[in-house]
Amino acid sequence: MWADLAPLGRHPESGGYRRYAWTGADAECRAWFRAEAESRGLAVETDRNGNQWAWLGDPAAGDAVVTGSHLDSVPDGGAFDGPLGVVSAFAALDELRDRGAEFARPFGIVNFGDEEGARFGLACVGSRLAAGQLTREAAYELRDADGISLPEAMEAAGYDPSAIGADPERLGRIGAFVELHVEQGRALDLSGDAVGIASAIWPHGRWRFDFRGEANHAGTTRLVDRRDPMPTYAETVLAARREAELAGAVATFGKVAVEPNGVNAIPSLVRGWLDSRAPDQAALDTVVAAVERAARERAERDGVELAVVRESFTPVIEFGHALRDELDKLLGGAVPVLGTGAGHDAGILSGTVPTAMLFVRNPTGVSHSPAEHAREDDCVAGVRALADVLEGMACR
Ligand code: HGY
Ligand code: MN
Ligand code: MN
Repeated sequence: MWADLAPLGRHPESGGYRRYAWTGADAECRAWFRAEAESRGLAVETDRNGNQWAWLGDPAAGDAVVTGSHLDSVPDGGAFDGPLGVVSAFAALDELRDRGAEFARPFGIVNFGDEEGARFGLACVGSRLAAGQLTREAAYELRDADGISLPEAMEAAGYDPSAIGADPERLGRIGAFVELHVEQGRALDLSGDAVGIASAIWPHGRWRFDFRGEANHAGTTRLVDRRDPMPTYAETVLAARREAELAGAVATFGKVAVEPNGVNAIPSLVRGWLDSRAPDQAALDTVVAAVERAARERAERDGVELAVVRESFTPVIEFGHALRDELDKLLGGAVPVLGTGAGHDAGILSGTVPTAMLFVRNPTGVSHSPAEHAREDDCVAGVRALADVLEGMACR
């Protein structure tokens, strides 16, 4: 399975993945998902929001146990973030069948669409739509870098976007959702465990900073006459690092767009995207407010206009203790419970459906990079743990 999925959407030079929502690479991954599901006798459907579901038994009976994750990636992402959860779901089903386990509840495997938000800028679009956390109207406003809207992209990929929106009936059929994911950090490496259970997800968000100056000639414009937004942006990036350190948080400007982006032209506009996350909401608010304040002060000095727009936000997620403790018990009580700064569909759904997460050791902690890796023996331990959990929750 892993070998069949690996080449899809992988960039030949960088070795990273470019599996963006509603692109050709996304379509290839969806075809792979359908083939793996149908080869196991699962009934596959795509819901109104573009999430793929593979069912064993009739979900309408309710109280289904569902596992899975996402197949889309960040630009030049790694092979494991998302796909490990989907491949492990199919492998866990195979393991349960090898064990002769019989399902007493409907069982589903899900591939949530557009978890990374790499194309339209909002994280977890598929699960947010289903959970009613993203309205149809707001989703119709989403545009990619070429100005293509989300519904236009869905239509171009052959999907009908007219019915996107909350899907309470579908989510109401799920009794529990367990997402397995490669750890995006080193806690398991440091503790010496192959598998962990999630406790919480830090509050986190994405803010777009628009620094608008005045285009001019790089060679003939006196420094005093410039309204150059680039130094304003640079000062803001340094402020973000400083404020994050002070608050015990993290802050990253990982994406920047410059207009007109000419070597010998003072920019008219610099757009920078801030990703900030913190252990609690107060710390996150402090960091973002301080970064915005620093940006405004410098913009004032530089004669630059600043607009700040929050493009994505996820409040702190505390996974439900009942399901978390059930996983802990099913795994023999010997598995560490750990928090994370990474967002997940399980986090988005946790307000609607009982959800839990399993993490698989990532020896370097590196993620959102082609260097992301997990050892095969740890991945197998993850599949076994997922099978143990599913067997305990869903089988006779
Ligand atoms: O950004 C995140 O936390 C996740 O990978 N979407
Ligand atoms: Mn990710
Ligand atoms: Mn992920």
